Amino acid sequence: MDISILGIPMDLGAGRRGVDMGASALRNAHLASTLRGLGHTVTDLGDVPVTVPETTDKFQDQGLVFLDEILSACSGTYQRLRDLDVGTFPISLGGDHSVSMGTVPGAARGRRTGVIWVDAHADFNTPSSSPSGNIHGMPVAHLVGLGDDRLSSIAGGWHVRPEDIVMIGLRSVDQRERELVAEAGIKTYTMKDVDQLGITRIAQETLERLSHLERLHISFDADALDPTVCPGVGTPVPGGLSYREGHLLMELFAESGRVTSLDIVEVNPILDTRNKTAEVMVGMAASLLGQRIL
Ligand code: 4U7
Ligand code: MN
Ligand code: MN
Ligand code: MN
Repeated sequence: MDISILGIPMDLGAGRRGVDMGASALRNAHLASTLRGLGHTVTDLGDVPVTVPETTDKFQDQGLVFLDEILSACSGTYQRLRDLDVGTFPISLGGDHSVSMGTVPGAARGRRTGVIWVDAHADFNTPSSSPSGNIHGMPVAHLVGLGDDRLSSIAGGWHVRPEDIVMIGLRSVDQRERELVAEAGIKTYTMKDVDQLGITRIAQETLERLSHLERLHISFDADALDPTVCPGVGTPVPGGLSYREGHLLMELFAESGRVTSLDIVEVNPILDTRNKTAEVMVGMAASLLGQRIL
């Protein structure tokens, strides 16, 4: 497979600093050479330009959301991916999860695409429901066309349909956000569902539910995994996916042969231990892209 890696070194959408270094940490954890070792052709496209927060006067203001700067980085991301050959498999490296407002439509390249959101959080806040004002808690709402008009039109009129989304790993969803997810009719698997049903059944149901789609995008927030597995994340929530549950999920999606693009986001090297979180996430990408045990 032809794989293209794109970095979006942005932490403007998060409440804590540091995920802007995630792309670099993932490269340092040998992402490209690992995938080449699996037989893929890998091109690193470098990074999308992102505003350095210290260069803006907004930097001191708590609660300001860097809307213009995030719009510009997401538009740049979208344009960069949109122009890739449709057979190329893009891997986007965050950055905070607001980058997905650019990566998802970019990777879709105009086609209807299913989105598998692997995350402790639903990221379905709108500017009016958000308790924090942080845009990394809002990308899915904007991908389906809700919320702020500018953030929901990064790809013009292209949107993800709520029925084409499955969320896996949820364990921290805000009160109003929960209502919005239910109203939109998005399929969710909380950690309670993971405990009760098991990952195998969840992967099967997800693929079945999205069986009408030719393109599937996985947006993998490192905080979906348990903080003991991935300590280097900005918003850790206990009780997450185990190391094996994460790998099994990726192995089952790999077996389907249907996934066409991937995001790896929210890796925070400042809060990490010896780049462990980036190494774990490179392992997840390897499992998704065909690494086999036997
Ligand atoms: B992440 C939160 F309030 N829901 O909106 C919010 F709890 O991309 C967290 O999944 C969002 O890491 C987490 O700020 C965003 C909060
Ligand atoms: Mn997220
Ligand atoms: Mn999250
Ligand atoms: Mn986070």
